[in-house]
Amino acid sequence: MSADLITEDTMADLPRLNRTLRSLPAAPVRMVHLGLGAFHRSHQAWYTEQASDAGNWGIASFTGRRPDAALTLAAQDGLFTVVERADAGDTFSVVGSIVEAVDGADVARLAGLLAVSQTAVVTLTITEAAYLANPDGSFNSAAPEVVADLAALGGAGDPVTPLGRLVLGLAARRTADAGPLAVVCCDNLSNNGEVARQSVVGMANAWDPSLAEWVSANTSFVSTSVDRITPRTTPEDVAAVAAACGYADSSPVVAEPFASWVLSGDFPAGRPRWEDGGALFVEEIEPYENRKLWLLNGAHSLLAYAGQLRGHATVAEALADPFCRDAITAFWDEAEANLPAEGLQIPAYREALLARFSNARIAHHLAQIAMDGTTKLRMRAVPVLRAERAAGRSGAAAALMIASWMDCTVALPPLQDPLSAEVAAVNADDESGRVRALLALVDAGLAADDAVVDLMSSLRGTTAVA
Ligand code: CS2
Repeated sequence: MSADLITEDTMADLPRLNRTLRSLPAAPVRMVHLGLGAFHRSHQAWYTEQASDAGNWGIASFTGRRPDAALTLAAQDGLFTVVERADAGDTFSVVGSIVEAVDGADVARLAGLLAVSQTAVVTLTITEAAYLANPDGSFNSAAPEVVADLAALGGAGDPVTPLGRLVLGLAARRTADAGPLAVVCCDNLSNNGEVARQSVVGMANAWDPSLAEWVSANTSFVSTSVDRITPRTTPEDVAAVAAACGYADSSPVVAEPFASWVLSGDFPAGRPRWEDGGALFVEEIEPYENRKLWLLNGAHSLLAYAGQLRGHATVAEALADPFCRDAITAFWDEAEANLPAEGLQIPAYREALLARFSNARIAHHLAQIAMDGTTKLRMRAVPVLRAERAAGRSGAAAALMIASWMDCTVALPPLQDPLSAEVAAVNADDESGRVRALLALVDAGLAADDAVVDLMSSLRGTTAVA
């Protein structure tokens, strides 16, 4: 049936996707995930489905702030369709590795699962900002969310941050003497295993120092570089799945065909054979991490800010604009000069990125990428800008990413950001010192450097179409 013919009525006549329909048994829970969203489903859940031992590795996946995704997924026994969207067309496959979809507020279930030794792995996609890290990567124990969660952990209610909930679960594991496990950070942060370690141990320490000791001794924080472009699912995607597959799936996920997962660290209680789906286990992750964070995510942020200022809505649209494409090429040249030449195949990686970004069938919205700029720019622009300046060069292309963000904070409706109040205060009060004050929210060291502030000021306003 054509997707145009799918209406609410025809959808109601279709069988609902579930385990009985697909004769798919549920694997026992051995993994817990925090951050049940589209990317988790197209990436970690998809990789787990590809493992030859998938039958032993069920995932209990918890939502963040809202229960909605858990409710819709639970109604179809955790099953969902992955739509791999290539230029040439769509392919559809059902993923069954999520065996429990749980409201994140159900901390009793989280604690119950972490308290059994067969739970071996916790994966995290909680967003960069949720690690509540200071710019140097250390844990910000003074953040208001932390203070509120500490009161909750002390007996005033349930914690609400992912860190607070995880720490509560780890305390239950210690009490049950259920042994060591691995925490696998799947957020786009440099050195993400170490950031996760500092934040989880920091949160535990602020509550109960003896728990922090237990966590340090019993938790392996695995660093990973994750990659798969996964835009938000639209009603048209739901109709396309119904038309092509003949069942009703309220929660399909659309992703590009490409996927990559590089991991480094120990799994003391075991893990699925993710290598069967192409995951790579390495000793030294930093070069892979920097390649992905700078070349892919850096280009994304540059497109998100410069592209929106120039009136574009999606990555593919922005990339078709020669101004944006030149800006990306210049930024990639700066990034590449600071990556090891050996082993990373940068020219091929850049070529592949251009092809991935220009997949016009994936409507990847710039507004989605533009969120949380102060945190993202620290990983994506600042290291390249610093490295270029240390090498005696200007870093103008990396600086343009930050300058475009500054322009967006004035030209666009307020962007979601952990520092949105500070951004608004700067824009209201500080006309003359605006560039320095906004830069200080991204990186205090750079903001103290007059030459960088001058460079940034000279780039402001150069992106927008005249
Ligand atoms: C994007 C990433 O939203 C963003 O900030 O840059 O989510 C990006 O699509 C993924 O990292 C791709 O793997």
